Amino acid sequence: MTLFDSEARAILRENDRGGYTIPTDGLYPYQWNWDSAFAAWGYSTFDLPRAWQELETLMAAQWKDGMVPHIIFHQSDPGYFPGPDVWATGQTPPTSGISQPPVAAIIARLIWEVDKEAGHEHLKHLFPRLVRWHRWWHECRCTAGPATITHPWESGRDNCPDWDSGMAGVDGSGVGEYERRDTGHVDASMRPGKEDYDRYIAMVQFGVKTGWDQARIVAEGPFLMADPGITFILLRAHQDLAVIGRALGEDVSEIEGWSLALRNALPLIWNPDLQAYDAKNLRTGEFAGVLGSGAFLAYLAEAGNPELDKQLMRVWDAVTYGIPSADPEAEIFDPRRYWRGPAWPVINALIAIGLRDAGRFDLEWRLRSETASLIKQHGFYEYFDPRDATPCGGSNFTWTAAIWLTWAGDDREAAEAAA
Ligand code: 9WN
Repeated sequence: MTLFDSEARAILRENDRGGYTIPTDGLYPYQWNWDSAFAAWGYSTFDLPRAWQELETLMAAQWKDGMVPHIIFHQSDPGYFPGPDVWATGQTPPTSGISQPPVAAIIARLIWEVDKEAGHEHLKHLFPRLVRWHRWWHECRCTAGPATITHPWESGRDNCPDWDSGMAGVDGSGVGEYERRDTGHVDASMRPGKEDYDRYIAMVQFGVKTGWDQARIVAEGPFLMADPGITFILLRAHQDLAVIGRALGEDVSEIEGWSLALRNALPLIWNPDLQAYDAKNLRTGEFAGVLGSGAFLAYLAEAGNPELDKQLMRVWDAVTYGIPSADPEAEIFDPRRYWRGPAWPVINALIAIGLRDAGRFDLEWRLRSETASLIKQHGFYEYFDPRDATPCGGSNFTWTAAIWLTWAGDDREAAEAAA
């Protein structure tokens, strides 16, 4: 075990709040949906029972309609805005009113593969809950074909240029006074602007007004965009859930149906002008017209193609470290601002799973060594400037530690040399 491995483990332990793990102390003091799934993957390298517990705590917050919320506010913390009182969802424990990328089934499968016998009972417990969540995605968010989001925060890639066109249609002028907390923890130049926050809060206030009626939010809400990132994650997650179901002896035909419907919808998010998958504003019918890292999650769902390969190599070769979250050759590129340019180790890890599964080991190795280099130079930060490795956002970050333990820290060369 290397020093980095022990440090990564220590970060998970320090961010453990008893059954759930916060992303980082201060900036994000609650349980976040996809962060928690990545934490579980990290624990699976040294504490399997704790890995399963993390997924179980997450799924225990599932709503009656099947949605698994993006934040679970186990205990109140004034250091984060917007907190449970702003979301006002009436859930116990309090939660937000939107979801987040459904990586849990992908990660449940990975953890189960570490020890299938030990994982069997846990999977039996989780499977029906994951099926209900995936059904929620199919019925509440995939009505137009691809997966859609009702708030940029639902995408997990919150401040991406992908959402600019949808954000432009949101009126944030009447949200009233509020005090942001994020800029008290992190340099404001690395976070979204005030106008963005006004709009984020306006969308939350709309949800509250409908009593979090998801059908009304989709039909009448201020923001609705097709998200390539979630589409590919959900597609891969459907496939992995079907694998889990078959192993449990369950009938998986419904899951296979969702998977097929989603794959058939992929042409709807292919933008021929961009020569890439693209987000689409479903309120106007227009493509976002910008290349973001969500497009490259196609590799995770075996949906890559030669045109996308060209785009991948163009944006990747334009920087030094990992895959940038926005196109470095586009005007909107902002290399240190949250999701508008930085490289995110966690997104690199998801893309790498797809590259590895497709046997593209040279690309997977490059992505892994560049990601490892970011962490080795500066530690377990939330994101990094892809040109010069400047660390950005929160430090001692759970999902960065988790992907170090599960992927980035794998020293393939040493293993090959020792063999
Ligand atoms: C809002 C916790 C979360 C991640 C998201 C990331 C950021 C929250 C915020 O932090 O979002 O959900 O307040 O900025 O964008 O992907 O899950 O790490």
